[in-house]
Amino acid sequence: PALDVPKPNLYQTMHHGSSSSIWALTPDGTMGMPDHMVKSGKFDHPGMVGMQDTSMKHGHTMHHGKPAMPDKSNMHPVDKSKHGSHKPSNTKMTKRHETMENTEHAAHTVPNTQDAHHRGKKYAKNFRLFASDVSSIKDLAAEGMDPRRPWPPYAKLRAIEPTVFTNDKPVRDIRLTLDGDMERYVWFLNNKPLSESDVIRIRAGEVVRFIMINRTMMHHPMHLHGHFFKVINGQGDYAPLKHTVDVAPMSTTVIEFSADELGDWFFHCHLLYHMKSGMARVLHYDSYQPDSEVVSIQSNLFKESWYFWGEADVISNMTEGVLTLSDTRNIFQANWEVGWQEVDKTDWEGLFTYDRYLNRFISVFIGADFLEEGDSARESRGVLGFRYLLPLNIESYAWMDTDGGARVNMEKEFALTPRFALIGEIEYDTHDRWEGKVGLSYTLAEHVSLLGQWHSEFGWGVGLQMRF
Ligand SMILES: [Cu+2]
Repeated sequence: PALDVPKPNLYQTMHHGSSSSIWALTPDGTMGMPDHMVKSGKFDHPGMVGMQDTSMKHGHTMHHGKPAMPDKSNMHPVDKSKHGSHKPSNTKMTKRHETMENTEHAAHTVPNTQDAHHRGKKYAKNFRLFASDVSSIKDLAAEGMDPRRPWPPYAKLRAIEPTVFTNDKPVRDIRLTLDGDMERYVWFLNNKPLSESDVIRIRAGEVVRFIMINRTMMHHPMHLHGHFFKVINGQGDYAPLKHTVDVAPMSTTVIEFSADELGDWFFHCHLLYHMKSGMARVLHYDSYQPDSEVVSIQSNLFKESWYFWGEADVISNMTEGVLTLSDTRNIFQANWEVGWQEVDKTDWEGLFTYDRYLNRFISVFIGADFLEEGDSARESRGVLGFRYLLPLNIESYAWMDTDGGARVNMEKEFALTPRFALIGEIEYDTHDRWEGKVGLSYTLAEHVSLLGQWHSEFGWGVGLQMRF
């Protein structure tokens, strides 16, 4: 029989899970890891956020209410005596000597004054607390977000021979936050896609240290071309060499490599959809000059891709839908709504908008609205507005139009079961007053759902919802 593995509890570590943050009108898009705290070095130690600094216990102000994992004792699923020296007081973070900026352009070198044998130890000292060897406890061996589950077993990896760098190399620290918007599926490093970024500049002869801080709820296996890097995992001189390392959600992973492979090298998340949408950078050696042939095509790498998709409801009393053409920050949409039931003649509306995406919560748009409703003649208006993701993931938009009117719209899809969803939409327009709908959808397949709904103008209807 299958092992009874505890299910991951994603909400346990989500700051959005607290009741106050669910209702916050200015939500925290950084999962409790705002830029100023990242810049202060608060999240530079390997391991899970909130487990690294016990100073929050002593009344220091935090921007999130709770530590990420409320019950620290749960973090010792294996024999406690084995790691007995790691009392919580030992996990208090030491202040870093270097100051770092939250951007690769400001990266700088610091003299390598540490003894090679101790290099990386200040990063590694807390690691074992999160990285206990659990191979002997089978039902805990799968990793996940539940505190009963241990950290991925990187701490078990140990090089056969020492992997220390020679002592005389300067060290360049580069801090990279792993960011993204799971709703729109756009992914960033330091909150920017590849297309908006410059290369990461390094110099031959340095040791380069990447401090990767994952501020998303997804894993990101980060991959560096052309080099093997050390994963700072608590194995000291025997840190393992890898070319790809998983950075778990809400956690920090530190790697170091010797910069001795002159060239331009790609560094990216190895989930290729993430890479394609922007979670990538080019690592450039200062003294390297690529061939003119390469230079001539280099800009292609930084070009944005456009994506097209849409959704269409075709039901017995009406049809509505949207076609979207989008890259990371630009969104073109065409919406339609046509209804023929409970009205004298067919009502229709067509809306065309261009949105500029600012962040996962807000975008601004301009557009044109065309409609013919009831007895009135065909009308056309320009619109200017914004979309905002409200608490409880309610999508909303508001606009002002060129006829001096305004509209507010809110829409919510609420998953009751993996296949059943309750949908609702309500709208107030100063020209046409209230309009709304409520319905149930049942997912038949990836691209098709059954849909039954009531619409305030067109009454009841059943049909299909298609996604493409
Ligand atoms: Cu990724």
